[in-house]
Amino acid sequence: MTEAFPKISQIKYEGPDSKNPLAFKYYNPDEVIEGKTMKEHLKFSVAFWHTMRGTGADMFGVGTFFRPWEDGTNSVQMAIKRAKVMFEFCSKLGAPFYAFHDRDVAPEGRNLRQTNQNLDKVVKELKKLQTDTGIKLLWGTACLFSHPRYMHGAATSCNADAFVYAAAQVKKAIEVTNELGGAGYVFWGGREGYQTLLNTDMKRELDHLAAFLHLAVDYKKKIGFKGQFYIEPKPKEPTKHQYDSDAAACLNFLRQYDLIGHLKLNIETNHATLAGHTMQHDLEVAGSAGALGSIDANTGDLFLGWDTDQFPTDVYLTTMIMLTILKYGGFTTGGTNFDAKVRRESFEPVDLFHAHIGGMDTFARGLKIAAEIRKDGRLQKFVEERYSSWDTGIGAQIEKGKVGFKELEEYALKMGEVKTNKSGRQEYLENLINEFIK
Ligand code: XLS
Ligand code: NI
Ligand code: NI
Repeated sequence: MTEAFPKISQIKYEGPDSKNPLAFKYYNPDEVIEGKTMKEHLKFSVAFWHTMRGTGADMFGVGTFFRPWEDGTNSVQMAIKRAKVMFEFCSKLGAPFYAFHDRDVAPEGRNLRQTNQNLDKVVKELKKLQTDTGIKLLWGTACLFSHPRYMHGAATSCNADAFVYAAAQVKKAIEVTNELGGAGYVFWGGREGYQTLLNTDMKRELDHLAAFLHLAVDYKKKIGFKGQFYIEPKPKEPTKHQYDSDAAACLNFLRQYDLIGHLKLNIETNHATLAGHTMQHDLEVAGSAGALGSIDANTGDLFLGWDTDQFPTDVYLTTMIMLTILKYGGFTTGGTNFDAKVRRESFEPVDLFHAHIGGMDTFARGLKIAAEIRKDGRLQKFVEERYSSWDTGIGAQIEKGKVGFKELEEYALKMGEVKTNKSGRQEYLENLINEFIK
């Protein structure tokens, strides 16, 4: 096969002074930061759905993207060719991972059996491509939202047959993810939510969603899949209200249904902001619960109310993200998956490179700056100092659970008024961060 990107060679690190648009200015894969290489820290992944299947179509018009390798069919043959293009892209970019939905990589057939056969044919090719290039699967997932059979949702559908079909589909998707040595498997609640409560039995739908996930957990054990399961929160779109609305809602659901410990979270920036949170808020919620798994790296447009899935270019944002990720010990099974797409007007293949290079450089800068802030130590010291009243005396006794209301009342009566509070120094801290953003 001739190359899909013949004019583009391996993207290299050239340093911050380089003016070459097809080079990294900050992402230097072998550079060591806090004892690990950038490559190991960031674990970049390319999303098959956006990068290979995005067409640039929107609600007002058909696709605009020029993809010379596409033959206009949705055949298995085309799927195999496309897989090769994907691996050429990831290799030239130097992305060590990729992620996919079952239906991104292989077309549906006339029935489930044929669909599975199609998938098997493409997975065979993907396995070969992984071996040839060393590129690995960060996570796999199932598309349970595009086909009309899932109009009411999949695990939360009012139609039991849709639940059954989805279960069979997820069973197969977990199997192929396992076959490809995937480090994880994502459950994003495609249409698991509702448009109106007038026709919705919420309790029953949530029970079904939990039952579905328990079946998946059981099956994972049964086949010995060692990858990590994740839930990906999102508050709305396509439904008015998605059940997995944000990190806190997901954790509550997992706890309520005895699933905690079986699933971690895959946090996406644009989903957090749609939920009215910052990305670092949702990361912190996940991290403090020991459930920070992986991230879908993108950014939204805060003027628009939908999932615009843009490539991250804001160094302040990536600094905050990396501060939180480093704080919780970095990725283990997870990584930085670019769940992001080029704009409809950026229709040339080279735009895919510009987009990913920009995202990778922005994260590399965020990582470097976050590491410097941590090394400097003033920020961390400030926070520790702010809570120092809990380290000794009555604070420490409360934390250890040694005192009750009665003892606290006695203490308060003796103590008199609360000692003068110290300033939160938000503005000082904001200035401190800006010292490092160069
Ligand atoms: C959609 C989600 C989706 C998941 C994978 O908004 O981000 O792309 O990441 O199903
Ligand atoms: Ni996502
Ligand atoms: Ni999204």
